[in-house]
Amino acid sequence: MSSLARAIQDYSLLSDEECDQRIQAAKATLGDSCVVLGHHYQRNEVFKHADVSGDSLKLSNYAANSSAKYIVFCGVHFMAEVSDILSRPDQVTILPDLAAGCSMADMANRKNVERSWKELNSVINADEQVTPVTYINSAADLKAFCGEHEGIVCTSSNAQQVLDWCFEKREKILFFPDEHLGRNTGYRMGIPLEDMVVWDFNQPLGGSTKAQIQNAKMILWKGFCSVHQMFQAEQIDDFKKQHPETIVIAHPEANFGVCEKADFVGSTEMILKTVRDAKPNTRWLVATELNLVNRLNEEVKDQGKHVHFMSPTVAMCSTMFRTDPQHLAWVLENLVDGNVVNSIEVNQDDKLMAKKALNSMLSI
Ligand code: CIZ
Ligand code: SF4
Repeated sequence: MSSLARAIQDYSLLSDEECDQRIQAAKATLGDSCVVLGHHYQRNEVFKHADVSGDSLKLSNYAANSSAKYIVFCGVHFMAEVSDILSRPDQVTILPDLAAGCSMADMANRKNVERSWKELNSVINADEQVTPVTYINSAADLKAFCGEHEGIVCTSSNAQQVLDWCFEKREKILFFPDEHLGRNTGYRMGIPLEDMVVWDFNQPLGGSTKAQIQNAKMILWKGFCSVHQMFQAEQIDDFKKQHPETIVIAHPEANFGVCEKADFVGSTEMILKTVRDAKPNTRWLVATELNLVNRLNEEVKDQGKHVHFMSPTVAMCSTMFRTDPQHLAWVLENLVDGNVVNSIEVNQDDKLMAKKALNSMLSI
């Protein structure tokens, strides 16, 4: 029965333990009508309530194939948008805290990308020569931009296959918003660094010369993840002085120097699988978000595996951290009352075109 929605203010003073009980009770009442998704970077107090955990794409696909009407996405805004785009029209995606954004996703927006596209068209024939590729960490209207320009979305798991698909169609790629994922992936595919230019949208022609743009195979948007930029190649050297046997694994959002020194480079799903499948008594230095690394260490320590966080300073994702048990209890108890709060709805035009770009990726 729908009533006046409960206010978040009434939850802010609840202890985590009180929230735990109320979350469990609400989930029991909601049953199969609701699924709680937990991204790998969520903090433990929230992660433990997730029905399923994973990277953004795995979670969205899971939700879309579930019978649940309500998808409560404990992650960040772009993930909830992808969930809304890929789910059925009768499903509703909820983001417990609307302020949970992604600083990297915010580094590119539709206005800047359209302006850059126009500028590229003044030097080359972008419409015929360039495929726009957006990392899944981006707003829905940028995914729509890619859909409108025969472009595509990629994740950190499939970036290489996506770039292969692009180069079969056109000779150049505009990659946004993460410079590092673009460079690390391109380089591993054999594209020399001198064939990649960085596009700084604050500068005329992105800060490159006409000749550099004409010769480039990849144009890399100057964006980065504030968490993964904390990792530095010297941290690997320092750690290995103490523990030379260490195996290094990095997320491709980390910079080129870190990825060059790493033994493995891959997405969160790949990092988890590699360490889980590794031999006992191995030591790992990991360049990705702290919550994932700490949980992985707890999980495998009984096998004699040691999992260390690469940076000597804490590097948590502050926007992932915004989702707390208080917000989760708030959205779930509202659902029990029949009230939907914090639903994420991508507008129909963007949805259609973003879905086109997502489907191109999913069909690879
Ligand atoms: O797609 C995701 O979930 C992100 C942001 C990272 C990854 O590598 O899984
Ligand atoms: Fe965005 Fe980086 Fe946080 Fe991932 S870890 S959500 S890329 S800010």
